[in-house]
Amino acid sequence: MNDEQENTTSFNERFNRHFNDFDKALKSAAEKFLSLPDSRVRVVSHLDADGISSAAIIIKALNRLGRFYSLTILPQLKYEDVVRFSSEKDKVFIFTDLGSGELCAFNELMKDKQVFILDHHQPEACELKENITHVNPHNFDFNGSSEICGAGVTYMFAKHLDSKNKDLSRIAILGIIGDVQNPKEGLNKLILKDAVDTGNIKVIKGLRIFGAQTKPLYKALVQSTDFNIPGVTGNESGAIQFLKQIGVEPKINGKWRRIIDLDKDELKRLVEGIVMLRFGEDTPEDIIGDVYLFTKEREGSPLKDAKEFATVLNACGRMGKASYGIGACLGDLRFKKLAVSVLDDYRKEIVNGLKFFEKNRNSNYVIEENGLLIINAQSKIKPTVIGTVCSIIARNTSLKDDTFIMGLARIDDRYTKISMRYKGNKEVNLKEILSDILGDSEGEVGGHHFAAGAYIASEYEQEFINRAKQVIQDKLLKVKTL
Ligand SMILES: [Mn+2]
Repeated sequence: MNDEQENTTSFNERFNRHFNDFDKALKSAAEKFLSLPDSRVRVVSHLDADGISSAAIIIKALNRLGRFYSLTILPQLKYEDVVRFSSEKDKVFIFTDLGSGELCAFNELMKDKQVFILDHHQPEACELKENITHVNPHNFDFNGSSEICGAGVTYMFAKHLDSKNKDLSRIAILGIIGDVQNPKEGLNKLILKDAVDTGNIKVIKGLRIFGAQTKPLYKALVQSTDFNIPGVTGNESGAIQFLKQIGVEPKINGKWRRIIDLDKDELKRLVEGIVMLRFGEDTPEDIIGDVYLFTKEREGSPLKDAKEFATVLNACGRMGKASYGIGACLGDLRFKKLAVSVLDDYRKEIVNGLKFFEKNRNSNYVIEENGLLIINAQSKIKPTVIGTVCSIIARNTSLKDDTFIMGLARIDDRYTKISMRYKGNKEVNLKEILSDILGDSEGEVGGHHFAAGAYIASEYEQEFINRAKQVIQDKLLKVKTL
């Protein structure tokens, strides 16, 4: 509690000191954009849920201005992408949810373009020329990893383009949830307020179990990996038995019931039952909390709960169908259906990835050594799915504790995506370890302590694997002597 209070105080202090400047920077960026001649706008955004929400917000805002645009969605902005953009004929670019890591490249290469960067990632230090407009919360002492997301920055910019865009705050909520931020923390609060004020979002107290709107109740409980429920998580018969014990029928008239199908009393018994089972956990009541609902979506739709909607967007991005996700954000009925159907394809893709791993455990595709598991999937697993596959393997209980998991998947004929996860309970910083492995080679690393990723030229795959073995063995030795 104390920590939280301290954080809140310091946020309020920082808010009083810097918010005006941050908002002014957004406002003058918007004014600058509006003063430019009316040419086609090139929008470039990131492929995750936050990036797709950002793109949806800016596209709607451009539509309202009657401006033409073209859209590009990238898994990551690389130096060579900037090289490519610099030689294209478009004069005005808006980068959302990415760009802050390549500021020097913009400076150097985009000399005859007007570039707007609306991002929340840690910015590269660089003195910017006049034609590069960069707005980033980090430059105003706000925390871009917890207090505002890419869609949040984009939304605040859009609101300065036209106050009508206030209704787009609902889309920014998807970016916040997608980037695993708290809508009640930091600058996110302002966006949540707009989303509630415009009547688009409703916040309720509920079970924070994924799939309340769509999954059979027992299944949602079995799959509750975010909140462990002893005897129920990962245990189908345990889940059904638990429901019978608390007097909640898992099935009525041959139809599996969802959380939203329960009446008030049943829901109360369910919550109490879960909290009881979680009694040994550090914070048993954490499973109850804020749930963010889209008021205009129908009950039971995968787009009703912001967490499920964000998952749909994420799937769209990773399956190369970002435009479906953008259409769904903008409320287009046809795209909503298409976007939801992509989620099934995405799940199949993950299952196929896991099957590939299991089938090839004794082949050249999978290297298993003391404390290290490398899946060199080549083109057998999509680069946008390899990270999720590694995460699931890391949660798999049959794997020994203290294991580093790495996945390699080809992006095209030149680049390979690397994902890294860890199973165990030691303090590790995967981003740092991955940087160690890459050394001074050309690769670029992103991520954080528990999940890291990188891109390397495919010709260095073998060299990378060799170095990974070496670095991880050193690491394991160190971990053991701690
Ligand atoms: Mn983001």
